[in-house]
Amino acid sequence: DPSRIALFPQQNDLRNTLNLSGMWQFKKDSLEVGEKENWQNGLTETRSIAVPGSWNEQFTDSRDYLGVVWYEKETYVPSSWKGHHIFIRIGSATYAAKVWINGKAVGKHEGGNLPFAFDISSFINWGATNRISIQLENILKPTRVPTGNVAGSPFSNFPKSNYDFFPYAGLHRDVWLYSLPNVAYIKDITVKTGFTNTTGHVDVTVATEGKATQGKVVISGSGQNYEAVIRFTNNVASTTISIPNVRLWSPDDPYLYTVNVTIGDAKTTFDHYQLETGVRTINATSNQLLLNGKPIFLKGFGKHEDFPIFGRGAANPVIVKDFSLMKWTGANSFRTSHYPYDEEFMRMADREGFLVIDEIPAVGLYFHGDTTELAQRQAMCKQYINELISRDKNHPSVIMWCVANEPFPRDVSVNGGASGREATPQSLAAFKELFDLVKQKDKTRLAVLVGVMGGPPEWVGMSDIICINRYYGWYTHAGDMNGATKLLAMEIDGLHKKFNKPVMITEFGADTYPGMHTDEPEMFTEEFQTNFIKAYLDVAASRDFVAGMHVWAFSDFKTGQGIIRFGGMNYKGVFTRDRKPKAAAYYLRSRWTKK
Ligand code: BDP
Repeated sequence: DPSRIALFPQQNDLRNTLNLSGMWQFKKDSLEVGEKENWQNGLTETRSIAVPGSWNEQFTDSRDYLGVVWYEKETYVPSSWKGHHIFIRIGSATYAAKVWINGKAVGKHEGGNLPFAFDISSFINWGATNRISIQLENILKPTRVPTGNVAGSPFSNFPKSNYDFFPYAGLHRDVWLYSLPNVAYIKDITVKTGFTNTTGHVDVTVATEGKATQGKVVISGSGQNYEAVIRFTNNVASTTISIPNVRLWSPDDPYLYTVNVTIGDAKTTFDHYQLETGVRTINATSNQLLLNGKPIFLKGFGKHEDFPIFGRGAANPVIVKDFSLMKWTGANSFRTSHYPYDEEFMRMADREGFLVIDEIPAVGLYFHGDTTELAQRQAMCKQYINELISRDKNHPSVIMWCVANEPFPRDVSVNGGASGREATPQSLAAFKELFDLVKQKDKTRLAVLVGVMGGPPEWVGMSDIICINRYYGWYTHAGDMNGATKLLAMEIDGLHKKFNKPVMITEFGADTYPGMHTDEPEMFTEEFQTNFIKAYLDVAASRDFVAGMHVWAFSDFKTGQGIIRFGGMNYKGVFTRDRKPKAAAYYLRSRWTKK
């Protein structure tokens, strides 16, 4: 039930939270005997592991291990929580998880990078410790999303992922226990915003569980409160609140209003939840992206959640540093390539005024014509869309949902294959289903698919903004920036003409070994990277239909092993993996901070 994850755990007078991040006990189960041997009743011969974090980075013997492991933690649940609904919420478990409380199975979940929660009220030992056991594995399979171990894959890296970033595994984000009030609680809140002239409109829909008959919504901001009473029919109630002289949310002024929702009956308040919202609209014309009705150009990066030792584990200091560096370059936007990011990252984007392309983990999808595998991947993509939109729908920073990064048709080799490959009817139908699902869940934002070099134009043509990743001058036309920019210009002119939609280059970049220099720009040097980025930005600047440019990548990141990834790294970052600027970062700063 994806609505279960819509509201982040919150502490107030009626709700409680307990963060279980810290040291857990860990054990590999490479023979897959754990469940039969009842490891859920208590692990023996364990070692300590930090949560959040990737197991691949924490030990000296597990870098490439992606098989079954067990995590265990004991915790006391306060007896004051008795009589409440108790949930466990796991922020991200990559890839497939099974959960037990005190030896009793409470649920399982597939797919990393998104939270899931289970009701564990009836499994708690009151007045005693409780054992939480999580079995987890990240075995790469062609039926999974992201995809791995594909026969005939154009990727030749190890581990055998269908993408270049390292397939980190583990409990990558916070694990929470939380309690919700007994009689009735707020299950979901959906906020949609708009404005007419100077008056803002905020639509708030509240869904409940239990016996609340009425409630109140209060929006506060600029020293004012705006209220509405709501009444529930079949556990749902909606209201629209007007805000005169509204202060709109934008990168220049990321102003947030608070929304307080209370529910109850005529006498008693049962539950309370508070969230933040920014009043803004997002639209596209045939050649521009409009924020609050005014053209906006997206300057920024494709990124990764990646840092030494943490791996893909959430790390707040890294989040703060990344926003500070993005601001320093003058960026106003990023894409959560190639999976949803930590919820703290999204809240930072709201506060710091970044425009986000929010992507599901659909990287490296392929269309080899195997219908059984395709159906399983398609089901996963739909699950991800449901979970992602449930989780992130209330963030003003999110302006687009991205349903796939660089899917590739049969026969196309990644980054450099012959162009003009056909989009099969089967692939078009599959993507249409994903776009339809996004639009059915959220009509207030744009939807895109990010296209690979050489991929079919019909695929990217389905997007509201044509999003393409291009590496002319790198994977093809190596070192020849004149040839590269001519082709780039020709291609984007053609795409705009064909689809009459704005175009955005969601990736372009060059591997750059920090400290390597030449007089005339040459591949792998800092001068080449700067020159490469400048050449692409110049092509974009001379066209009025380009809506944004995202450099690949924000920082260097860990990859699997392979001959095109020196030292197991992708060096296309404008910052190093430990966030030191290369020359290109200074170039972007000089260009993007110019008024
Ligand atoms: C694109 C992918 C991205 C890669 C990049 C590259 O979208 O994940 O890291 O190219 O090759 O194919 O650097």
